[in-house]
Amino acid sequence: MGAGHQPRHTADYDAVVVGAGFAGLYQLYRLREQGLSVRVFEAGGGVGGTWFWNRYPGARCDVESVDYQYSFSEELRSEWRWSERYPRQEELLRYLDHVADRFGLRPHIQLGTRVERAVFDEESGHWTVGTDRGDLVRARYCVMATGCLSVPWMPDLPGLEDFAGEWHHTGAWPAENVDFTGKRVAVVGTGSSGIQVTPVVAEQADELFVFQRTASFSVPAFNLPAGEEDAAETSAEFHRRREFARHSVFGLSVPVNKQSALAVSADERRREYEARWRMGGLPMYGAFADLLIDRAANDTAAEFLRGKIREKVQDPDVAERLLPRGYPLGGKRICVDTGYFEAFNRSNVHLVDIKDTPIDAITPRGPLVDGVEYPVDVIVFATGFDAMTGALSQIEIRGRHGAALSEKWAAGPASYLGLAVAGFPNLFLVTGPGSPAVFGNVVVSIEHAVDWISDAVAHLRRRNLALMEATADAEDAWVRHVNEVAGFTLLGDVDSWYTGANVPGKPRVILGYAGGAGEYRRRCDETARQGYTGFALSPEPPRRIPVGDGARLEISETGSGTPLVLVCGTGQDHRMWAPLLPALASRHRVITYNHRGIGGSERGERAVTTADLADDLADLLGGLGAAPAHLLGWSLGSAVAQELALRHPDLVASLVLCGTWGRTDAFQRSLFTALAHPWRTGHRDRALTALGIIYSRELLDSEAFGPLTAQLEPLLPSTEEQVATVAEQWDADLAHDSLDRLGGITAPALVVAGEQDLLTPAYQGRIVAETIPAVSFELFTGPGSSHALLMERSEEFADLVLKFLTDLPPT
Ligand code: N01
Repeated sequence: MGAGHQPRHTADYDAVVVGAGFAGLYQLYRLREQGLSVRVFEAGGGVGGTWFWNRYPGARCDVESVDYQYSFSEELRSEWRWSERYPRQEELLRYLDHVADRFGLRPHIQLGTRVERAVFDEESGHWTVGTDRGDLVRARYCVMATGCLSVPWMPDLPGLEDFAGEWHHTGAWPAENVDFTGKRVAVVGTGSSGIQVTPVVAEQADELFVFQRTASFSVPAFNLPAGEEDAAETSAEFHRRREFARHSVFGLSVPVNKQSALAVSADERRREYEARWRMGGLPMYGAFADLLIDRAANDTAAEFLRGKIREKVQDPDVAERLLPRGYPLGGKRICVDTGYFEAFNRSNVHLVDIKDTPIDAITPRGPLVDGVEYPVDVIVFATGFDAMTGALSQIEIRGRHGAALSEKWAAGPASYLGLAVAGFPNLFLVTGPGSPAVFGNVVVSIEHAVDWISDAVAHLRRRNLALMEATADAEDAWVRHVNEVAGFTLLGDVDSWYTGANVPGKPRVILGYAGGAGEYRRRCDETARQGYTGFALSPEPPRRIPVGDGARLEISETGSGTPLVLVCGTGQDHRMWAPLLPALASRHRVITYNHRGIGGSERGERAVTTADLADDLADLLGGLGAAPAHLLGWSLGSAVAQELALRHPDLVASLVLCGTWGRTDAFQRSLFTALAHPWRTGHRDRALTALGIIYSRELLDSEAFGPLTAQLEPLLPSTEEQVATVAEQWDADLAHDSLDRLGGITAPALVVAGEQDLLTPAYQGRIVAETIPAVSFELFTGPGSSHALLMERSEEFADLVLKFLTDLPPT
């Protein structure tokens, strides 16, 4: 926290969004549209993200304005007029300011506020976000819209602090005008930023020294004022371009040539390169299909661009030093310039090649290279960014068990689809590492990521799910896939910000997904369509309410509507209900009740009985204002539910009893007592009995079940003969007595019978059919235990329960 600020819990929101650039603004818009309360924190003094910070002279987008805008609002698109083919920084900033105003976003954005911490609280399932202004807010979802290129990278140059002139980084340019007139200026770095700033400074400065470590490939923008024709760009044309871009390799609206550069003649190759050159800018990527895959193909394009530099630069020595060599075209993002190479034809512009002799230090007068001092008044550092992970690593992000994202990512970032990270539930990354945004038009990628995240949030809310978390397996598979794909391309081996190689000490891994924007979109959308495969979706974590001296109750409440209380079995807890919760909570306020240690744990001097638990539950329901409630009990939970119905009939609206077989004293109510239960006979159409031998071998072998196993064992038939005997015993036992008392009961029953159960499915079906023929029942059978089976067929089971509850006659 910043000095002098005391952290305070200021508010709760549904979502916190970090960053108010293209990504953050759209994310805010989408979540607000869905009715969520949202707080956006933005470190800058205005909205705009990268276009707020990169105000250096000459800053301009390398994607055409028509494509570098939002597509979500037709009104916005049609009312905004771009003045040039490639938008300048000022125009983009005006556009984003307009978006913030037009859609009423500003009240939800807190400017000048840097997020310092985001910590996931496992108890509540919420994120707590702390800022340098002392805010401490809680939110269900935390969306990092922190940008791929938002943390400027500064080389560690000794002496800079004593430099007598002024210096600026292009990525954190001051709002006030920096005047170069009559000054001696150094530009350090010749990537996209250096290439844009150089020609503009060259026109103003007395002398300009360009310090080049690696020469760049650059294609001219051929920028033009937007003519009437462009202004009249039709809606149909815009949407055609955008739709094409969405499914393209680079997110651009220009097609990629499907041929190999090596499959055509030299003349044809040259014609294609010339045509792409005349298009200007990034379409050069798509001149041939294999430029980023095959080094020999790539060399043909690289040589073409080197030829263009030779043509433009008059001094052959300077031209030679400006030729990019030693890495493939596109291995670093192709630059888009306006008069960069031509600037070196001016007498006031000097190229300082520092490839073999780096800048040793900055003296008070200027850069010192190989013993030569270059006295300057201003130094412009165009040295790039700590890309993709920089902004996230500046925030202390902690997920489950307090684990830090920075530690998890110490050897390189791992994400699922560049959107989520295992161990960090409900944390979403807009165009995070592992996404393709940086290889094309980032706006197309941002819109896709924000739409995907917003749809995921809507899915969770619709189904009353609280948490969404990438699984470790899905994440591992995605990381492997990202690396495999990069291995097929020429991108993975280049020293650039694509691989983290520009920042000393940063793990060297490919940071973006090189499989193409279209393919990426297909994979993400498929995941969503299939119910978010690779993600664990879970309900609200329980609120824990300690009760008594040793017993402990846990409650999880989700949804709304008539309360439905789920009472689990011995040795189980609220987690057993996870598969059923989404459906049940769509229509009911669901409360799960965990009695721990029935027959085992002690309360005071005596053992806990079902009656104790029923009374506890009664108190609890009263306290929660949750009565009368429907009760669904599983195994011993059904005994508790029955007990509650007996002792506190007013609190119970209906009963669903699962797995109530059992004839030992420990199980105080058998199937038949359940069916014949006085409460039920009084309310015969208000009880659904789901029968089931839920005591699988696996469960019996578990520790929790230990003491009961011995009692149960003699009663458990394993051969046909034993089954027959038990069936007879049932007949001869209390079954008929109970059944006699049932009268013409017609409420449905559900038999859940797993093949691993101690009574076979066939037996269970038979006993129900033979002993209670009046009851219509459904038989769930399948491999595994009945418990596993029920969970597998949770949707059917939940539907059955919901139907039963819906069909209940009014009280
Ligand atoms: O950064 P860069 P950038 N001494 O990393 C050099 C986007 N962008 O800000 O290559 C001397 O590309 C470094 O040298 P080397 C776009 O996606 C878009 O220019 O490491 N030099 C390199 O020349 C782009 O790709 C636009 O040997 C040092 C330069 O600094 C991305 O941002 C405009 C050095 C850094 O180049 C990054 O571009 C601007 C040192 N110690 C940016 N350290 C548009 O057109 C680094 N360098 C939309």
